[in-house]
Amino acid sequence: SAYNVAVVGATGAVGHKILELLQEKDFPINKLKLLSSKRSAGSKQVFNQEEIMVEEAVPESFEGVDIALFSAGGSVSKKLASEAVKRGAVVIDNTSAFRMDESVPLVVPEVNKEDLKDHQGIIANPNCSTIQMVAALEPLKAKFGLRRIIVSTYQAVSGAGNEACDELANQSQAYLSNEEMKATILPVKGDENHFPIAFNALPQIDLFQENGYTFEELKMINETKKIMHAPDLSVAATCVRLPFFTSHAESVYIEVENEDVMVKDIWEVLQHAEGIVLQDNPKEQIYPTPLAAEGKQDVFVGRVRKDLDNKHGFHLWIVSDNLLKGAAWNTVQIAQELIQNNWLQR
Ligand code: 11C
Repeated sequence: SAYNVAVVGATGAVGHKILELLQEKDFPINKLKLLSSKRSAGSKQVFNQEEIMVEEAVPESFEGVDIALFSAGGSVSKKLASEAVKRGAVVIDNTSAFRMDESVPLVVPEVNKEDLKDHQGIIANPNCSTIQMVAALEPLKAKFGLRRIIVSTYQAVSGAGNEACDELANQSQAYLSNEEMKATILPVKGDENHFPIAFNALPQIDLFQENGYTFEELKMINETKKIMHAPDLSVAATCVRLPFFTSHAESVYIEVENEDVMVKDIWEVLQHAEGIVLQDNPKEQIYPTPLAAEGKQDVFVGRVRKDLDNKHGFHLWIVSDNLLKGAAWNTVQIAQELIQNNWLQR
């Protein structure tokens, strides 16, 4: 059978990727609705060679919709997700609006797809930097046990949307022409000060919270524990924005429970893990990079090393396209799982 699908935020960076994937994967669509905020409504998008008008998302838009994929920002989700559910749709939400709600499954299919069974209409797609990390670490946790994660991220500007990408491009041109760089968006639109991202590194992604961590860092910490069903796992994160457009990279230190684990054991597990590509050969300079990961659905892992002091410790380098596995692809995968397992109905 085929489904009536709505894409909310169809004109945004993630919305575009969702539309590309729905086409590429031949998703069983009966009718496709493209929705957006009032500001972006009225434009047209091409889907399967057909032009579709983007309409303003209002509660009535969801009449007859089976699956609604939201990526238009937290406030739109908070306002409209429950309206969609009320009208019978299952919502897969890409924002942070519902991720930590106990009644909302937070899902990376390779890690915890079974959690989808318990959905009550809304399913949350995790934060991009969280998704790629847990996808790579879950198989290691399953095999060796996992007690600690310390992660530092190197995140692409597309995580902050299309406007942030324009800002990086404009600042780069200005810098190379000896002109002043204008910063109005990064590190985060909603904060008071803005700094250039071009030729720079910004140790702030999203707003600072009371405890000195940024919201992005807390998302990585809290979402990881929820997805992995590991409330006692020790997780620390430092999130940094760097001047490239696509793919997040992460330097990850882990401590496994077992003592006698070797690098080759980690390789062995990752080589057979779903959605993971091991690229690790220092002798031939083989390791993942953001540019090489762009446009790919997999999570790439390299630079696996045993810690020189801690028998439980390992260092890894994890890279993935933040708009694909980090957002659009994980969302479409969730939709596919719901259909394949007959989990759409509540
Ligand atoms: C970034 N990780 O790179 C953010 C973007 O909670 O879905 C994703 C925000 C989210 O800026």
